[in-house]
Amino acid sequence: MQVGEFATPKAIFEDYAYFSSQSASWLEHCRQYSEDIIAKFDPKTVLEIASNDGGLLKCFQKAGVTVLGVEPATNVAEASEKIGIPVINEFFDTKVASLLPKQDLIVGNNVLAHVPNLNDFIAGMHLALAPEGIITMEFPYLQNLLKELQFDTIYHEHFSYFSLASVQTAFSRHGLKIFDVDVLPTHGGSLRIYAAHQGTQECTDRLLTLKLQEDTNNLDAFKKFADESQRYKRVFLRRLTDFKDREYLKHRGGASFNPKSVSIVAYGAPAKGNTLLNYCGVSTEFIDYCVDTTPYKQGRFLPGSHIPVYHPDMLKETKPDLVYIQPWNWSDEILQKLEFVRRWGGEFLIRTRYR
Ligand code: JHZ
Repeated sequence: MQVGEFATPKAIFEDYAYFSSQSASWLEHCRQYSEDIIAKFDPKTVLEIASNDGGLLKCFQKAGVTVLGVEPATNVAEASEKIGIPVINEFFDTKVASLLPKQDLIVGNNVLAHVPNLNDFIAGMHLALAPEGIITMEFPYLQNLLKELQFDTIYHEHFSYFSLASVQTAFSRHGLKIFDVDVLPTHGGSLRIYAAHQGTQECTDRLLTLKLQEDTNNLDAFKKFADESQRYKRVFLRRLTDFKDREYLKHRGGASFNPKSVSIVAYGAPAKGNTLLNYCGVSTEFIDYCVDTTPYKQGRFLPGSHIPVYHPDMLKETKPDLVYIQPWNWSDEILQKLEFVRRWGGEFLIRTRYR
């Protein structure tokens, strides 16, 4: 499943707003992964493609592994250099790969979907991988996208949405074999694939089982997905409208009525949140403002909806009635952080599938 190149990667990554270390759960995921992969394959060198602000490579560096990042977004690459992670500030491709020493481990988390020229990218990994080296890549799983109605994760940054079958085909064209897979809860359900040069590894049973269970080559599932996405819009708008109108209808005509008296605000400014708000046509008539811990996002506006983004301290100052949590993938971590909202009777709204 692919979409066309509506925005060039150069335009997308010139000045990138996503700093992956903002989530404690993601950092924990990275720590756990580095421990597991070191125990299993004992790499001496690791290359991370799209190393972002360096959170994952830091874990390897602490364990004494030689690390190198490739990251096209200059502002994000600088953040990683500040914590001592060496970075090549480029898009990864065969040209960059041909200049690198061969790597024991190549990692790419949430990058494969962002690559328009997939063939050159995978050929580059083949070039940079040591003869007995391992590649692991994580990406949101198409099966979950369909099952959990994650239409909001479809946006211009993501050119491809992978099933296990499609990623296997793409890798095998370049002499790489996917031999194992983990199913992960991150980003609404992801796959972590393990690949190596053809002929060096045997496929695991869990890979073969998952492949048999996959049901993404089914047009009806996509048609149902489209219908349900439309229903989602209706239900979401109804929920916001009911909440906002509750007090309005109670006080209509009253001299002291303040139309802002029922305030809804958004917590978190994830990329996918903008797909959802823009698709549903939601702007400041519903949501007064948004807060996000990423300093880079504060003081700006959400694209399209023009909702202002502030520091999370704003919540305590304005005591909103409803906090709409946009990054549903981190809702457990965020709900724990926002326990204080309940003190003034504030409620939460989290995106669900709305069956
Ligand atoms: P988050 C990202 O999408 C970016 P996004 C990318 N395009 C991709 O492919 C997918 O991941 C897979 C903030 N936050 O992680 C930080 C808080 O403020 O869901 C982020 O701005 N407080 C590469 O952007 C946003 O929320 C918190 O406590 O949809 C989360 O964005 C936490 C946990 C997060 O990814």
